[in-house]
Amino acid sequence: MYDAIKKQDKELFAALEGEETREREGLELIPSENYVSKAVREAQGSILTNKYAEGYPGRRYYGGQEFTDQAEAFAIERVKKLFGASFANVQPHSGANANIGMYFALLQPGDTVLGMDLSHGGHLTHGHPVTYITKFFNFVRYKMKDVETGEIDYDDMLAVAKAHKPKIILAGFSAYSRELDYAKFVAIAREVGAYAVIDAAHIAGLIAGKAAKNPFDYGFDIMTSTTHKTLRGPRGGIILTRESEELAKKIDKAIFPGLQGGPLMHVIAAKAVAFSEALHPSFQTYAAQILTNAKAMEAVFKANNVRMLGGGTSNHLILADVFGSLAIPGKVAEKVLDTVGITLNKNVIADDTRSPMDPSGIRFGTPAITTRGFTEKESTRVAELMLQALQGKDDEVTLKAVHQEIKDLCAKFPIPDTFV
Ligand code: DSN
Repeated sequence: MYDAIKKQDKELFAALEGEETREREGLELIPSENYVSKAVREAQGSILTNKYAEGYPGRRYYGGQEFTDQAEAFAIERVKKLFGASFANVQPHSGANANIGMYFALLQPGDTVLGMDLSHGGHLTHGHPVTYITKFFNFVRYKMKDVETGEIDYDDMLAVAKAHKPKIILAGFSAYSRELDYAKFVAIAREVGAYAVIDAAHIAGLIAGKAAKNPFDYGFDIMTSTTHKTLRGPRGGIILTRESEELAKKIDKAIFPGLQGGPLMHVIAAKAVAFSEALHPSFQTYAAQILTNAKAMEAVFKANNVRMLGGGTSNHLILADVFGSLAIPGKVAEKVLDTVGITLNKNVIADDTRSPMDPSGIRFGTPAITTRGFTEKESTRVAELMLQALQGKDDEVTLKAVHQEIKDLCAKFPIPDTFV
């Protein structure tokens, strides 16, 4: 691996080797991360990185597009089939770009978006004041009605929608562990004349693997997503349109030339590979196991009286209030677990009494360990080891024993190269 880099760039080679070891010997519990196949990595490291291909298949600005057109067409056709979409744009460089492109396609400056409150699980690109999109558009919020069950306050959502007349009702999240009532989102959007859009970045793999409901079946107009989380593809974004060609055309224009220049053709090729993997029946087994594993971890936290936001999980992730339950701030928990080979992230929880940089919670999930082949048995053990490490955070012997068991588990479940 990395033969050419090894010869010509020793510093970078050492960093890549270090990351290989880190991923091999540690457990990845960040719920937005995953391990891609060797085929995805080959496509992403392919010759297509050499080519400029502004435009879309069959309508490019430069010549020499015979093979780029093929690669992009494969990605488009496969992702449409995967999600039941009529149109797909596979060029967004990231999930953030997918969302920004979607806003510029659907909105005029000053228009309003109704999205999930950021401290209740929404994402930065759903209108955090630090992002530049808030200079163009107005963002209003819905929240959970009950943080112990995770139920969204749909009555308040309707009231806010009626009061602010948003052009987009935005579903989706990066730190929320329950299913959304898609029919209610669409009904509210229709009532106020808004588009129903879902940012499915976190759960796209669950939808593709038929382990979660497909928002398009409930009438959502548009779905944005990343391709690298549960979907297990290369780092990047997509925008799917359920049926309106007019909307799809606006989205294409907004992404190129509106927001981006030349598409990353090597990444688009890697997306095509990942989509074909997700179309394989084995991906459905994978998606179902992600949920089973998350439930196994939930059971351990529940049995140990650790408070989980939303009362637990119905998807791939868990938000645990480690400060409220164990008197350990999220930042400290993240660090302790890091020392025993478990990577996850500190996370703000709803109505957090602490600051965003030093919050009460941790967020973790099962997409990557499930790719590794973990079943509920190993997931249960990982949750137990997490609690052992946290409760014994000042005891070197405990931490050492936990770290050794994590290393042994990793050795027993090497990261696979192929999934189909
Ligand atoms: N950073 C991603 C996540 O971890 O959820 C969202 O962009």
